[in-house]
Amino acid sequence: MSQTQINVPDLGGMDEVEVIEICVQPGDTIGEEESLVVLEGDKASMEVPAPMAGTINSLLVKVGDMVSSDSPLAMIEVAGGDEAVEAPAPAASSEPAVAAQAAPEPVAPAVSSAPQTIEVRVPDLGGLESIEIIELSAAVGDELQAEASLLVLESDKASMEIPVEQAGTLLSFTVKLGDKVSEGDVIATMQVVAEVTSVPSPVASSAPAKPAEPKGTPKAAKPSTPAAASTQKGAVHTGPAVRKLAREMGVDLTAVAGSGPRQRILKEDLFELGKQKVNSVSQIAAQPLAIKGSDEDFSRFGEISQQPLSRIKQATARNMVASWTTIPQVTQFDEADITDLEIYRKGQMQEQIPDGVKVSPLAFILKACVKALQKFPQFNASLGPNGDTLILKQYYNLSVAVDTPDGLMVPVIKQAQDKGVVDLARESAQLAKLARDKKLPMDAMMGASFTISSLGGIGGTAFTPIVNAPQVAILGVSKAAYKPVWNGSSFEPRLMLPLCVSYDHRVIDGAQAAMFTRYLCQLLSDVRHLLL
Ligand code: CAO
Repeated sequence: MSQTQINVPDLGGMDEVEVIEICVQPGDTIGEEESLVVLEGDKASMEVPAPMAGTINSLLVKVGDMVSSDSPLAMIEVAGGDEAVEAPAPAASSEPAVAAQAAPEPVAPAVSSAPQTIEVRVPDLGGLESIEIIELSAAVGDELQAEASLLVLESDKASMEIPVEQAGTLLSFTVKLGDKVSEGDVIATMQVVAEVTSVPSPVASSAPAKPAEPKGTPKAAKPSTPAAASTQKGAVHTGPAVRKLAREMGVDLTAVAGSGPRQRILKEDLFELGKQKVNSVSQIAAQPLAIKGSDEDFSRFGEISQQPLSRIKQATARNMVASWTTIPQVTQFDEADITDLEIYRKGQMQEQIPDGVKVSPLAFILKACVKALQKFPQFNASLGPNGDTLILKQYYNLSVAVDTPDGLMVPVIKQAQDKGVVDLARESAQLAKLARDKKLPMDAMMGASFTISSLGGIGGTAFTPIVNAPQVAILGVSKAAYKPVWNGSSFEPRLMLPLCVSYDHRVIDGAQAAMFTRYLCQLLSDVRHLLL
């Protein structure tokens, strides 16, 4: 075993960059090319991979440190490395005959400091093929930031933006409006700025030996650095672009299982999550149906006709089957007295509503849900992967089921806790319009933590909505109607709004569900609760 110091590679002209993520911790055994740290400068972020396999001895940086080319990053113990590196300088140790190893010359990754032309390809479209380009969002010559939108694709049921992964200059489009593209197709070329691409194998160095730890030092006695604290198990292991995407999608990264090396979360993991979790996303239409229809010949009994199910309906069917068959669910019913709320909404409130915004009872219901979810956090949660933890979400992303000619779409109002009743009304109407116009971007349907399905504009007295996995509860709203309500001495006509809360009984008990629904009713019965 030998100990080697790993340094920051040549940064290709960048002076100082920030350590924004540490991907390993002391004691980790890592493979060659596995990420050690992520550095971020003004123009780019880059991962620094390990130049060799070994065991991390100690970290010499922490998150937030500024480093430059050749700054020390970590000490690594390399198996069988005695031959590969120079004889060690004596370590500052009282132990006799310690076989401490000198660090080799810092191993610099091959960095392309000169501008480089790359092809931009269509990412994974979740199985969809031959999707039409409906918009070119950038022009040749544009300087694009990483994640900037390059073009927009639209299938017959959904539209999605295709962003660029790296910052750079757009050199050309290799496609035009109206072209149809599939995963892997080249759509543009770009000139990008320097990026770390590979690390050469470590070489023995004749550079002056640096002091190293004595071999055999117990792990606990090894020098610890503050960085060790920033890499505890459970910390999210991913890069900045993925973090940004997760923020935009409203995805809680702590709940995502990474499929990259050392469970690193990749963009693909987020897209996969989106595909799995979003109701009625047509991106999963290529998967086989999870339901089987009947093979009976109904024409024996009379005339029949057939019509294809839209992709949205097929996707909804799959999601419904998955939710219905995996979640033991129960529905709690209650009624909110919204007499006063409706008097306020139709009267006094009208003066305060900006032109063009229509405030239906739904906006108040959204507001009430945020408050109820804050009081009952287990309703704004998901079961962890093994079913032994509950992931409580600190954001309130409310999805609203929208009935469209092609089927059910479920756009998400993100961070609803920061929005007032009028904002909620405006946004839900905008999202419903986008859904009906087939203009909803993919990320507008992702990241929901709770769902509302309102049939109040249509009618009915109650229904049992299906929990939208991996959420654990959903609110169904039926049509408010005047009913005689006993006030202690007589019956009074009161406008009663039927509420139905379906919940995952693995997570939520019946008593909690009754309390949650009752609380919602209380909030809606006094409009002051919702305007504060
Ligand atoms: N009780 C009584 N009246 C109600 C009401 C309720 N619970 N909810 C809405 N209304 C009224 C509205 O005030 C509006 O009245 P006016 O036209 O007189 O102003 C009318 O009903 C129509 O409302 P709306 O449906 O246009 O607007 P909304 O904000 O209530 O709902 C949306 C928006 C997108 C939820 C709705 O249009 C929709 O698509 N609902 C269907 C959802 C669905 O399909 N769910 C089933 C999923 S499970 O299969």
